[in-house]
Amino acid sequence: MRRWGFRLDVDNGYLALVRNDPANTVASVYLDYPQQRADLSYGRVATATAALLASGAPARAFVPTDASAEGAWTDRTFDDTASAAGTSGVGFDRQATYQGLIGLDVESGMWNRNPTVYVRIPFAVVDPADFTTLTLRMKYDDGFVACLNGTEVARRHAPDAAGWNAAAAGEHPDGQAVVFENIDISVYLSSLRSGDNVLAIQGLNLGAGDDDFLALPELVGGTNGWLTQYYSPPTPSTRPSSSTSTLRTSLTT
Ligand SMILES: [Ca+2]
Ligand SMILES: [Ca+2]
Repeated sequence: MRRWGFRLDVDNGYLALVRNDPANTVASVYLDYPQQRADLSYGRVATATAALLASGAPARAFVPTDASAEGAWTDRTFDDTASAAGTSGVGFDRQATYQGLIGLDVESGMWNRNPTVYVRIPFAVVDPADFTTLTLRMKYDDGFVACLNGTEVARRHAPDAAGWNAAAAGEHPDGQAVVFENIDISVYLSSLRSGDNVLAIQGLNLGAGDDDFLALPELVGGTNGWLTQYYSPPTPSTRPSSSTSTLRTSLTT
């Protein structure tokens, strides 16, 4: 790779990269690039991300008392208006560990009653075609089955047949439960739709008598658009030539 150094006006200006062809095709253009800053580079990145569903989103939850909702409760159009309402995360903790993460407390329905809770979180998407990747981020204790508009997209510590009163098949230790696990669910991008969507989570505690539970999901979409931004640290991280030193000097004055 070859590198060149040149001077820029530190305040702003016009910069174009031109291909070495007969027509001098403009390969990339920075029209009115912003003020340049010391020890930061500036340019385009090929991917960007958008939060489709963030922590603290409005959520509904109910603890099933029989099998009557099985097969239906994950559907986007399921009527959940009678369910408890709050914000994510959904959970309970008879100690203090998860208290700061819980916006919808389900202790009264789960503890010593049922290790399963049904959680539904709506979110909106303008155009699913904007996204090329989809990531589910989960903080959870102890397991879950996640469905996007009725299609299962991920599960952790779930038994093969997770019925209405299922428990987690293993423990997710508290120290790991409070750290987001990133799960690539890009193969389910086709389950996203324009407009209203629902992420449905069957939360699974280790047992009905276990004293803590947590389900805190986020969804992040990756785009194939171009994002122009500052970079820190700048690249290349070492100065390949004296001309680059000149550029950096010009940017700090
Ligand atoms: Ca625990
Ligand atoms: Ca637990």
